[in-house]
This record gives sequence, C-alpha cells and structure tokens, in this order.
Amino acid sequence: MTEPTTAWTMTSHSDVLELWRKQVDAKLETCLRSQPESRLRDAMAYSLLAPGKRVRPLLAMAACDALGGEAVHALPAACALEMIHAYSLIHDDLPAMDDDALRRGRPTCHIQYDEATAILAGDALQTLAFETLAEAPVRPLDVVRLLRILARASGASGMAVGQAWDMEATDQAVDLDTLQRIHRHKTGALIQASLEMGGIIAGADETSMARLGQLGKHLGLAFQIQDDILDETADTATLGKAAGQDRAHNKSTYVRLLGLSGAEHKAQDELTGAAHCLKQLAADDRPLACLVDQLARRAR
Ligand code: GRG
Repeated sequence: MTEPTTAWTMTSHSDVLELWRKQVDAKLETCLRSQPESRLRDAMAYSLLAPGKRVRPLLAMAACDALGGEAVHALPAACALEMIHAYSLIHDDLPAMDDDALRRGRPTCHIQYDEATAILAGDALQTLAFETLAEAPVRPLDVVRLLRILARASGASGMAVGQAWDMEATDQAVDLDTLQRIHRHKTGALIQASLEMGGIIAGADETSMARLGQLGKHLGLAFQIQDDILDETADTATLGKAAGQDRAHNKSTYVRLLGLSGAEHKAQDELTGAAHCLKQLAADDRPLACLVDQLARRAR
C-alpha cells in the first residue's frame, strides 16, 4: 500500500519557504498599490521590493506553522516586519548614518532618488507596517499584542536604540557585554519579534512563546555575528552591499573583539542554542528548522 501523500511529502521544506517568499512579495506589492501614486511610493517600492532574503517574514510564517497555525495567517505580520526592516535599511544607508551607496545589489534609496525622498520613504514604510499589521486575522486583543511587540522591537527599546548605541560605540573599544547588548537590540529585537509574532498568530501558549523568544535571542545574535564575519570575508558582489565597511568605519564587531575564528565559534554556540530551542518546540522537522539551517549557512 502506498503512503498517503501529504503537502509535506510532496514538497520539501525549502520549496515551502520559497512559496511563502513569493506570497510575501505578492502581498508587499498589494500593500504598496493601496497607496496613492507618487514619487514617494516609487521610492518605497524600490527599496521594499528589492531582492532581499525576507528573513523576518519567513521567520514569522515558519514560527506560526511550527506552532500549529496556518502560515498564510501570518502574512500581514510578515509584511509589516519586512516594511520595518526596509525602512531601517533606507535610514541606515543615509549620509547621516552609514552613508552607503549600494544595498541589495542596487544603488541605495537616497542615491537612486534623493535624501529627502529616502527619509520620507523610510517614515512611510514604518507607518505602513502598522497599518498592515492591524489587518492580522486574529482576535482584537491579539492584534494589540502584535502591534505592541512590533513597536517595542523597532523603537527606543529595540532596533532604534541599538542603532543609537552602535553609532556611539564607533571608534570606541567596547567589551563583549556591551557589544552583545547593542546587537540584541539593533538586529536581535526584530528577529525575536518575528518569531513571537508568528507564535501569537498560531495561538501559542506561554511556554512555547518563551521558547520562541529564546530561539529569537540565539538566532538574532548568530545572525549579527555572521553579518560581522561576512563583512570581513565576503565580497561586495556577493553581499550586494559594500564589503569591509565595519573595518573602514572603525565599528565595534565580534570579529574585531574575538578575531575571525573566535567569532565563528561564538556564532556556532548561538546556533547550537537555536537547535536546542527547535527541539524543545518539536519543530526540528518543520520549515522553521530548514530556515534556521539556511541562515546558518548563509553567504550573504
Ligand atoms: C535607522 C532606526 C534605524 C535603524 C537602523 C537594523 C539597522 C538599524 C540597520 C541596518 C544595518 C545593519 C547591517 C544591521 C544589522 C542587521 C542586518 C544584518 C541587516 C541586514 O539584514 P538582512 O541580511 O538583509 O536580512 P536583506 O537585504 O537580505 O533583507
């Protein structure tokens, strides 16, 4: 007798992730089309639809799936996360911040348009994120929880303060604890929020929410350490952004503090912690585990 064919046996986890990636891109386009035509909207689309990895949206959808929810229900949250991420990249690239000319293999938003338009595109993507998240197909109380998580992860208790601390640490010799605190906020907060938002949409219980949070902490740190390593070791064409910028700007990084091999070990420790959390969540044979594995081996 042949085994019944399920969605999971028909398609591999990476095919599922690819399908979700396409669904995210389609919904991002729909969200943009709901805004009036303008040069501002063109600039938002230019950055938002550029070929990024869509890590945060996929984490939200995969977490929702792993906790027993329908991944498609996480689409508004997934798109909101990508909008916040795109806004942060646009603002991070501005002359007042990192002053970068290349992002996702293309001229940065302020180079392609102009500085004022890029600032507004970031601002408008940030507000569009909350408008989009408000559509999440969950109970009103859970919509409020989602809005609060995203706001806290993006603002002065998350990504924005991480960016501020990072700028203050430039040209300074910071210790490992300080560096970890910077990165937990600048990069980790949004990654952790992605997983937690997926959990809320799936209706996860407190224990699973805590495990998702822990997974997010490990993954966020591993992701940033890899970013530091790739900045040092990969080339501009592969990264789609200028390589070697951390050293050029005298930034505090894991590679600077621990050396290349020390940073690689630290990333590996965090990935081991992430694998443990996946096991506790009984998600080690779900697309979420496949996504974590893809991130562990990422080259850009
Ligand atoms: C302007 C408030 C404000 C914040 C900016 C997150 C951030 C703070 C700036 C981005 C710069 C940076 C290198 C942050 C580290 C996080 C990171 C690794 C970003 C790149 O994310 P990926 O690799 O990019 O997911 P893609 O292009 O694939 O989406």
